[in-house]
Amino acid sequence: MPFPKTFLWGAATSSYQIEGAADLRGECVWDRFCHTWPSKVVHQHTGDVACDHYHRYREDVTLMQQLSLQAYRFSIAWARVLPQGTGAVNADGLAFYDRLVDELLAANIQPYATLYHWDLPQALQNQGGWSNPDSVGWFAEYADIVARKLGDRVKGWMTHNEPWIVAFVGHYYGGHPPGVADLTTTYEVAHHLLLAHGAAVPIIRQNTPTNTPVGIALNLNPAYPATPSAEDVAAAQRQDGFLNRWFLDPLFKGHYPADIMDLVADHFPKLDVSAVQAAAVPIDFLGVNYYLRNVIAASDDRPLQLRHIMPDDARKTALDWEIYPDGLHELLTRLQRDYDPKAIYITENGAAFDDPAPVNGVVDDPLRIGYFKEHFAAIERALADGAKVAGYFAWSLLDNFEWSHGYDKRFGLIHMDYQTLQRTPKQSAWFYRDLILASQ
Ligand code: IFM
Repeated sequence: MPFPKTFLWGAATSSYQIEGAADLRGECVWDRFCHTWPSKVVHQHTGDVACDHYHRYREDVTLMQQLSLQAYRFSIAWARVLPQGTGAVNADGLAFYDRLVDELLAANIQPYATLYHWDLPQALQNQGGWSNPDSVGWFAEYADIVARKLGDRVKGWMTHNEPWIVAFVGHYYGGHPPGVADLTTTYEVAHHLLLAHGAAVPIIRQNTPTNTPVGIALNLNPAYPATPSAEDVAAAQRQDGFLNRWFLDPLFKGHYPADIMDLVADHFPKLDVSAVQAAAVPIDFLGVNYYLRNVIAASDDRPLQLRHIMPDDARKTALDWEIYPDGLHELLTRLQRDYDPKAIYITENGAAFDDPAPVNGVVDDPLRIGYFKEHFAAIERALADGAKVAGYFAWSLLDNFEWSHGYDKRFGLIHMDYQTLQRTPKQSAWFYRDLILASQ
């Protein structure tokens, strides 16, 4: 089954990973993390300059046009709009996104905006960040300001990107800011992220034309048992609840998964869990960020009693993530069956490989082309099996700041020379362009 003509083809980025111009906005948690905790980021890299997209966005939109992209998913830096997180607006910061949106529209590229892709204003982190119940109101204020300004032109909205990563990597594993390792705080943070989503959706709707799609982007990994044993099957169920259902169930069913609540009961914060019903506000699409599957075996490790297994025959990316396109088919059909979203956008999918430097303007990245082909085939099969997939955003438009991996890991369709900031589309970018043109 070919992709429908209405299928939207795009690419995605995020503010901290590409914008640079850190001196022209308020401090965010990633600035503080990179500068004060350099051991957490390889080579002590920071997002101070990144791809300097803030100054070079026109060139980047021209590149998008050359690649025939139909849509571009970007995120807004909260601290560029509100340097202190609330209160006084930085008009210049908001004007940057205004110009970007107009530039995209002039190039016939649909702007899709994410409000929060991990760069919380440090001023808010100083007040407890997402663990503070006031964060729900802070986010609502920010959403209102952005939606009022851009709501007439942005074609699709996402509240959060990967709230699981914000909660768990930032507050349980400690690998992202604020670098906390406490499961109780983690569940508080997850709760407030969900409530903030619920508060922001109606605010976005008030400020956008009817039928403007509003959703959220989740990182979802299908969980497979390492063996058919009942113990491993149950452990895979637990991993699914820990990662996927912790956000999916509140968003679509208005409650937390009971099996995981029981499992983490000793760590669960004292909060009114019924309040999470507010997260089940109707959305127009579910954004799916898919990179890998989890293969899981039972173990004695508390509280989850599971461990991750890497299959012996796994093919891997430069991040040692397993390449497993069937997992995307499995995930999409399962989401449609269990949660019945009105539509699904693949809001991120892609791979880091050790690409060669450009030679005479050519960057040969056959592994990425192969990766895309296999994942597109998986989406086609999911469409044929009834999953309502409406669009795909490749991660990422540009090589960029890959969080704790700094600039070492390259996901881009476009190669970045970080010394000269020269952009060179890789062969995968031209492959993607040809696919988009053929699908029209
Ligand atoms: O670069 C990240 C992005 O910010 C969020 N999703 C996963 C990508 C690759 O790690």
